[in-house]
Amino acid sequence: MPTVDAQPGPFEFDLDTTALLVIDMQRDFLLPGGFGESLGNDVAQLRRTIGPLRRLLEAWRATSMPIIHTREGHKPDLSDCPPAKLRRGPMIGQPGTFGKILIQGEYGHDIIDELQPLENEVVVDKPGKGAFYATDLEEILTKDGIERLVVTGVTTEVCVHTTVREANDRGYECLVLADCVGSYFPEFQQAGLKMIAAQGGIFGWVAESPALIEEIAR
Ligand code: C5J
Repeated sequence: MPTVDAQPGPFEFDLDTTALLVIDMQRDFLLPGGFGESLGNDVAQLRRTIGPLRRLLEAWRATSMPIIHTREGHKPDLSDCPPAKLRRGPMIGQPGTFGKILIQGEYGHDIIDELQPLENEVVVDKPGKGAFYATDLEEILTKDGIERLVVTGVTTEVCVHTTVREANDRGYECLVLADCVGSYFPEFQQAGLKMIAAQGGIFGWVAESPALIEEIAR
């Protein structure tokens, strides 16, 4: 079985039961001048994942393993946005530099140019932080016989963490790639990664993408 050097120990996977999840690499979160930056965040902290993710996607696309991209956002009428989320995120649905913020169909809601999905790759639109909540993700994974997830994207402590926790509770084994996940806050990046691998891998494993790329390119 292919094996990757990881924390808290080796992560074993096989090419038939593993999928790549790319969480919310959207313009609203990553583009300079966009929604994320308008909140006072340093988007460079997220943008450092773009290079590693491009290299990972290139290697992954040479295999038969599925790739699933997600996008956080809402219908234009906000009917899928809980009032509590809107109260603490009143910018959702308001006009921003790249269209209405986090609204499906707007330029800012879509995935950045560098990581645009290919036609055969699934895109899951999600109204929550976790990729399983109110989506078809579990059905898609079950249909494909997926048991392990390599999890990447942004942000580490919010949508990546929520998704890994949801996946862990559903019985998936998750490997999070430290150089392919990003947080606006360096201290959350560090703590978020530590929390996943702590206590014998309470939520999963953590590794660097070159170690995985080497294994899948064999
Ligand atoms: C946030 C996300 N940070 N994709 N969304 O609100 O992590």
